[in-house]
Amino acid sequence: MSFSELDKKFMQTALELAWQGRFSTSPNPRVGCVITRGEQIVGEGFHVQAGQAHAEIHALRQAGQLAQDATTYVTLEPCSHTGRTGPCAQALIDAHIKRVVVGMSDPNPLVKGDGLNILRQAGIQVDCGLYTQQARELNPGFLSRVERHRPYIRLKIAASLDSKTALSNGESQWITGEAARNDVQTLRAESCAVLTGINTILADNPQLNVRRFSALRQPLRIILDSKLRITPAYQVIQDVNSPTLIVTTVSDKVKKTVFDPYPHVSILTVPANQHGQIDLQKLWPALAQRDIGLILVEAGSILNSALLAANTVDEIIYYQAPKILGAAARNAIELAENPQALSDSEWRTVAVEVLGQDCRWSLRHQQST
Ligand code: AOF
Ligand code: ZN
Repeated sequence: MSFSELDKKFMQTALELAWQGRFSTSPNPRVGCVITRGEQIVGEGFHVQAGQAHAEIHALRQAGQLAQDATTYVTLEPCSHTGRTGPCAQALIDAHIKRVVVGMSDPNPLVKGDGLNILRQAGIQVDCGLYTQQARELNPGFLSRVERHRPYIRLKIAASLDSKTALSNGESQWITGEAARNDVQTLRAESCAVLTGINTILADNPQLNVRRFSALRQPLRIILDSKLRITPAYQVIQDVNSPTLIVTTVSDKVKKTVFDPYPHVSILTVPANQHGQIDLQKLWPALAQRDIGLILVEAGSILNSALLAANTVDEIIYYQAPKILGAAARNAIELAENPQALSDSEWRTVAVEVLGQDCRWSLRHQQST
């Protein structure tokens, strides 16, 4: 299938529209839609929040009668199911759309090609596959949970020039500057969940929420706490404005009753591995089943290293500050020597950016989608 320059331009607009849902659609995908007649856009829309209208519906409402015989550009296959909202494929048919150009088919088992088939059966010309890679890039979390049955793991590290994340006394707050810290807030805001380990909770008592700009939703806070050491005194329990999920291997129900007065806190019990730690291979599918797609990990070197060793990190966002903390300070990552890495790195650079005095380096794992 070859696409015209006009097709490309309108799909580009649909991709940009989809990105406007960057902070709010989770756990649903970001989707953008444009309806055109000739060279004119007559309707635009993007998905804002789960439970609310899909992108196509917003665009159809704006187009009104002008949707008749028009072309629709949509970044994801129109849905064919009745979920929280009605099937968009039928809405496009009812509006007498003539042609539908689609970025990528929807891997959601409830849709999976049915949307395209319904449209074709109604006599609509359907051209799927324009800017598929860009359409996929919109939704790493959604695609990972649906296609791989596990979340997409993005690891954030804020370190010094010598790759230290804290002084030996644990002090870590001021390694990177204001711009990098603001950027972390946007990373949190676009994630389904922010994940950390119990050691970080006990040492820093973080809030793990979005607070530097107003967000339509707060990400879920996930605390890996194999021995259930957390108590209600910590901020992730006291602050009722974001949900918290404690993951533990402890099955003792009585011990968990201290969290009963906190309805925003839930507990997930996962089997232990042979070292008595949370079995990550069991955890990921359990999280995907709870519709958790994009996870931002903000943790210390033990958890960072465990995740890297288990080959489960898809992306690293590495903020590096021009400071040298010295040998006694804490490392960002501590793994056994790997001579293989000299000739064959598992990581490739996606982008490098300067944020104030710091550097933001984003890397993708070779196995990542
Ligand atoms: C969206 N936004 O613009 C499109 C989606 O629970 P529902 O009814 O909102 O359905 C969500 C599913 O619908 C989603 O997982 C995806 O497969 C499909 N398309 N979803 O949230 C949209 N077009
Ligand atoms: Zn839909």
